[in-house]
Amino acid sequence: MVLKIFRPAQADLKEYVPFHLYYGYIIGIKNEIIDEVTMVEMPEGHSYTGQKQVEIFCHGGVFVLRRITEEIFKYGIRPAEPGEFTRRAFLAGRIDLTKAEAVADMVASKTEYAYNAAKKNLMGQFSEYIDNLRNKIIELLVEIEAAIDYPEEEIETAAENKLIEQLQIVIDAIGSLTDSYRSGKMIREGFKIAIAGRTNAGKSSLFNLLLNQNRAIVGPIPGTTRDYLTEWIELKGIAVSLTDTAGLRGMGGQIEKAGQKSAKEIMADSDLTIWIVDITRKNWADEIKKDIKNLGTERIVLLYNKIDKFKKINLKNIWHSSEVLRPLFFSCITRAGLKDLRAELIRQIYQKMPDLTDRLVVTSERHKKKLDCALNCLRKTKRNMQKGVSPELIAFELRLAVDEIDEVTGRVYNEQILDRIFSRFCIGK
Ligand SMILES: Nc1nc2c(ncn2[C@@H]2O[C@H](COP(=O)(O)OP(=O)(O)OP(=O)(O)O)[C@@H](O)[C@H]2O)c(=O)[nH]1
Ligand SMILES: [Mg+2]
Repeated sequence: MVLKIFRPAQADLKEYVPFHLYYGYIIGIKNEIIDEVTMVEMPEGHSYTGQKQVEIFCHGGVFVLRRITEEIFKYGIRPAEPGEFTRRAFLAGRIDLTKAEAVADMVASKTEYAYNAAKKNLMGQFSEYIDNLRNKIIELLVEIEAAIDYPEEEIETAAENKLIEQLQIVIDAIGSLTDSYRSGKMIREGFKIAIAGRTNAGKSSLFNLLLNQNRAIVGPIPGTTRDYLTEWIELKGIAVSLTDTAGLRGMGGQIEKAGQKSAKEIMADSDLTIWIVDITRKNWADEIKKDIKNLGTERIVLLYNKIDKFKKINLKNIWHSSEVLRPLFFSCITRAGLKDLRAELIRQIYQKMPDLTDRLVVTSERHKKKLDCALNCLRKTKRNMQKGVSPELIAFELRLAVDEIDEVTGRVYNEQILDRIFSRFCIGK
């Protein structure tokens, strides 16, 4: 087909050599030149999809692209579905399912952190690890099936204990993988930070400052923010969703009350809250004591705002007024304390985020569900082994665990699973 629409610039060219880049033209059905392009052919078994493939590099304009595709479609060719290239690569056995999913994660990654997690999966570290665990289960299965085949040779207690020990190693390994999902979720969804505090404390001012743009309305009247606002920022390679909430305990009307309710919900749903206090208020020290009691000290960064209104000497007294949490002194006007705040946020984020350098992290809900099921089967197997249940039943449970694991890597799959996975791909991948 490519010969019909591609005319090489070298007129006496006899045949195309795979992986050679040819310079030439895309030719329309009336023999007219549509664009000047380069083209490369990849033979079967040596392309992304594993099938024979041709790639054309044309000029990037929207109209040019449309003209070329129009011409190609005249030969009965259709555009690829989202993820179809990767789906074909999977079906041809070139990559397993975790790698295919990593392609989508790689494309979707917005930060270095997400990119690194996807890269690990793409490079096969995840599937290698899973395969390794699978082999360990198969080894157990072989021993247990031997006991089924030769019932006269009973497994001795010592050997049985060894089997249970091996099983426990696999259980621990899968357990720590599924435990990593919560942190994996942080990688996907980003780290959530809420900015909360009493009305007029400077929440929206801080929000704008961290965002580096005037996104939220700032005003001297308490209750300026009536509804929450969320934006994304990046802090040292990590995607952070930042939410400006309506001030708590204001004297406003219904709308503000509705906003107040959600401020608490947002805080509960966040990984961290910046609690901002206006220290120019008369009763702020009493208020903060009460507020902290309600909030708890977990997951809170305490910010004493508006220090520009004070002379330095006063700060010392202020320092001692909060014994529970060490506050950061801040000013949205002079930006004093901004560097310290960023450093503190990064410190807390890294404390809560998993270290990816030497750990595998489950980032996909699908993987987590399958691994959970496998874990259940394995735990049941262990209990059954301890109870001395028949080897047939033990083998049955172990095989179920293997099936679940095989669905992670895609040794076992069905069309529905593939549809769901590849529908989130973009076109052309
Ligand atoms: N002097 C001084 N004023 C500030 C500082 N931060 C904020 N303000 C002022 O305090 C007032 C309230 O600021 P906002 O950022 O709207 O406060 P908020 O907490 O979002 O208020 P609500 O949305 O009404 O709950 C505005 O007039 C700001 O200009 C600061 O560090 N120093
Ligand atoms: Mg506000």
